[in-house]
Amino acid sequence: MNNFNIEDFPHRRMNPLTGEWILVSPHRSRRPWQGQVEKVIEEARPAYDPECYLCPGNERAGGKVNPDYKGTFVFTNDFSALLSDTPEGWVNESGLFKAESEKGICKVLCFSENHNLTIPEMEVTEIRKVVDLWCDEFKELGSNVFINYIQIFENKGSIMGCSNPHPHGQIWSSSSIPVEPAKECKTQKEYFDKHGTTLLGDYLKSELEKEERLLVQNDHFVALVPFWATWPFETMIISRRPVQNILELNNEERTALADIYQKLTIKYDNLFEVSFAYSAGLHQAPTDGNNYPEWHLHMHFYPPLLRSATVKKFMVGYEMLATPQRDITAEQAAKRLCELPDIHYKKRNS
Ligand code: H2U
Ligand code: ZN
Repeated sequence: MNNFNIEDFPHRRMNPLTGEWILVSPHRSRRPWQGQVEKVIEEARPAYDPECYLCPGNERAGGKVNPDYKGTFVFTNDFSALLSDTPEGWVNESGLFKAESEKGICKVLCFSENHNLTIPEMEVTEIRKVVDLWCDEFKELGSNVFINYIQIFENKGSIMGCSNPHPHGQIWSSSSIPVEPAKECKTQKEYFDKHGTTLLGDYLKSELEKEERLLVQNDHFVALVPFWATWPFETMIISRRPVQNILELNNEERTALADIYQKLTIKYDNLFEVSFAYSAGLHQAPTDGNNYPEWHLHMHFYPPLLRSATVKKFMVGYEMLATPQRDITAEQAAKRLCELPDIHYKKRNS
């Protein structure tokens, strides 16, 4: 079965969740790096910023005023990409000009009233409130007959296009199942039909035995670098118990999700001692009323940084035109993240 040394030679790895391949070139990560590894001085932010559209009591675009909230706060996105009152309809000319109307609801979720915090700097009790808000929103949005998929996500850092450092995330919910979750619907179903177990349950079991790509764990969740990671420090959080969505998590599991979200993002911040940018989000079963026993709740983290606080990986050229490629292997990335302290660099006495 194993007759090839994946530590030393170029190879392709398959992502079983998407069915897609990536190219890994481990020999290239040994080439000398000429660039500088500069430290970035991060300016301390105030706990309240009068200019911030997410801070309590401040005015947002369009004149709405945020309440004087403490903890979490949710509102409908003032520039929603999807609207709930879009009329039904479609276009189809010769199968080459196809379009369909799309309905949805978009929300913005403030994680804390404190402008100056981020997930890795928040207490687990505070992050638990974010998890509870995800659950409440998932339940409410999912109860709409026209909402069939709910994407909960967080864009962190301006290099990920995040418009505001105030700790926040978003939810975009839609009638159709978006491209990435749709791939996972297909692959997980095929696997479940064949094996009678979830794809990620079996994958996690093997990863726990191999111990090559594990990062942090608690009683209910495991964070690891997936074998098929594309971004240099891409990771996943997988629930130990196969659940279709966050509403199936019990009280203890909700806290455990908050705990591992914090622990993983502390590792990230400690990597280059900078507030580490990423796009992260939960993948869950569709909310179209069907049962999806094959679906296994997980969270993806896609960070762009590669070598320092400023050197990011570009997905260009070959990646755009052919296949995503990486030099540093998933195992090397896991080792580096694993070796980092569990205490946030800002909280350590230097
Ligand atoms: P980021 O998470 O990528 O920063 O996006 C923030 C969202 O906040 C963005 O989708 C919304 C934008 O439409 N927004 C408001 O809803 N109200 C505002 O006053 C400004 C930004
Ligand atoms: Zn703010």
